[in-house]
Amino acid sequence: MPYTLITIPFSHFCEKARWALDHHGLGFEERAYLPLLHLAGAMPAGQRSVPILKAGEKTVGDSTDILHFCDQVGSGTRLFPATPLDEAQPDAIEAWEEEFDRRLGPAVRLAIYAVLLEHPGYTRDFMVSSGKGWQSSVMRLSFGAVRRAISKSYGITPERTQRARGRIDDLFARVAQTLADGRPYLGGESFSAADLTFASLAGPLVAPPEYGAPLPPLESAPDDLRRLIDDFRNTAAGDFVMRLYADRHALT
Ligand SMILES: N[C@@H](CCC(=O)N[C@@H](CS)C(=O)NCC(=O)O)C(=O)O
Repeated sequence: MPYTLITIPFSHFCEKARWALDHHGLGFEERAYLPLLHLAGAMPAGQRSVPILKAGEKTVGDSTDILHFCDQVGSGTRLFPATPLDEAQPDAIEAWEEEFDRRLGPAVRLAIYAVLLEHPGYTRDFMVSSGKGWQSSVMRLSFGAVRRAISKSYGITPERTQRARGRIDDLFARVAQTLADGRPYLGGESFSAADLTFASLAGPLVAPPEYGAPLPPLESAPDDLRRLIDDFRNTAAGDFVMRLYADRHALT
């Protein structure tokens, strides 16, 4: 395989990179790490966060840069169209993508972890089952420390969680309002980086069955996690995420 993608498998920013590679028909090997253990994969590439794409000598270390890279070398339709989809708003795709990255991604991560970390047994089992070999054993033994580190590094507090929920509600409402004129995609008639980024970064909150890595299992989920996901599934923007995922393979 010419490409290697270093990931935390369930991470939504990694999902975004995975989807872009699939969209462009670029075969890749995924090297997946559990949270914190991902530093073993990221630091040799001079980074602390994932996704990281290795393409021969080249390292691309940010999901947006990975989308642009895939647009340059891949065979799918461009995620950032060369000519604007909408003459009236030439930068609309870039603006949506940037806003989802900056505001939606971190807010979704905080909202999900805030619930997961309240259920250490369930979350430990999920993380252990998401890791391979030595990583599962290390996670089983050190989950308590990982849980504290996640809480501290993402600054999970009740106030910040509430603010994150407000921000997600606001973005979901704006997406729904944009689609209310009947357009199939955020930019109009064609699938773009805006749709891919929204669907990936909202993915863990809507939990589509086609998500590219196992998410916390809903069958055994604690009530508050189930409720959180039901709340977002029951929105117009949640429906949109489900539709994009159902069409994911047709769109690639
Ligand atoms: N802006 C980056 C954000 C990536 C990001 O936040 N990755 C998270 C996983 S969702 C991560 O690696 N967190 C671990 C850390 O920062 O130490 C991108 O778009 O790639």
